[in-house]
Parts: sequence; structure tokens; C-alpha cells
Amino acid sequence: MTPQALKEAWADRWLMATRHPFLAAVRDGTLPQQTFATWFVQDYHFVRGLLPFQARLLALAPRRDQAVLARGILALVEELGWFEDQATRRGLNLQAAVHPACRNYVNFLWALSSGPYVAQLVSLWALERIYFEAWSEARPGAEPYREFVERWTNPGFGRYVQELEAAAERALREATEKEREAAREAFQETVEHEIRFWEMSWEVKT
Ligand code: HMH
Repeated sequence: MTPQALKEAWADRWLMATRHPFLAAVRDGTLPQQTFATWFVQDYHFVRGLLPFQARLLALAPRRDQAVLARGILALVEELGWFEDQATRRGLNLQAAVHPACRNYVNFLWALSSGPYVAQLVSLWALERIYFEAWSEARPGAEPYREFVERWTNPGFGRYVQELEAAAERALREATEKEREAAREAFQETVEHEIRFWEMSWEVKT
């Protein structure tokens, strides 16, 4: 089992996570401002939760995976600052309540932290890979959303996702059958949470 094989086995749901109407609307500029604002604030909350997940993952990592995971953590710390600057510039309130779809996703990651390393790594690869593919769908993106498209489609981010994929592939190769099963489950749940995240942004009207 490889990361690529997981994608293929779950292809329909993967497509839902990476081709959502939200992204077509970012591309053609029809995304309602309120929809964007909902996504933006919830994604900030999500990244705040993702950071401690990645920090715990680094603590479990074999020597060979430390560099990519440490770089990922630093990028997230920087990303939070970027979100905060964007919020100021766009007049968005980052204090808004955490939506249940976002909270459930972060809680899922938290729970995953007590499971096998390989399942956590596969989940991290999947959620980053989904963002890379999803925002690539929105390219080049209409203003005022183009900066967001660039953030998750630039070559540096692409390389990061590739390195995570290589690490996940190695970990899967060395995993026991039980660990592989945990990784498969974590993969599937991650894809479902990603779909729900777009749905939430699309549906919330407040
Ligand atoms: C919901 N998934 C979600 N938000 C993100 N920022 C990423 C993945 C990738 O960083």
C-alpha cells in the first residue's frame, strides 16, 4: 500500500475533496465574500489545532523524517502570522466561534495522536496533498483570492507535499498490517473531514 494507492482506492471521495464548487468559485471570482470569510476564519482555527498535532508527530518521528516535519511546523507558525495579517487587512474577525466541522476535524487529529506514527503521517500527507490539489483547481484565482491560491500551489509547498509523500511511503512499507489498517482508516477519515470543511464554508450563511 502506497499513498498513491490510497488515493486511487478512495478516488470518488478524493475528487469531492479536491474539486469542490468552492474552488471553482475562487477561480471565477463568484465566491461570496461571506463564504470566503467563513472558510478563512475556520481555517485559521484549524491551523491553530494542526500545529500541536504536528509538534507531537515530530516527537515520534524517526531521525530521517525530522527535517521535513520540523520545516512543516515552522511553516505553520509563519502561516498563522500570515492569517493574522490578512485578517487585519481584510477586516475579518478571527475571534469568531469555532464551527463544529472544524472542531471535529481538530479533535480527530488529536485522537490520532495516540495512534501509530504511520497513520498520523499519512493523515498529514493527505490533508496537505488535498490542499495542494484543491487550490491548484482554483488557479490562477480571481482577485481578491489570488494570494490564497498562490499560497497552496507554489513550488515550495509542492515540494513539501512530495517529501511528506515519500516519508509516508517509507513508513507504510515498514508498517505492520495492523498499522497499515490504522493508516487506511486515518486516510479515509481525513478525506471526509476535508469534504465537510468545504461544505461548511459553502453552507454557513452568518
Ligand atoms: C482544512 N486542510 C484544511 N486547512 C488547511 N490549511 C490545510 C488542510 C493544509 O494546510
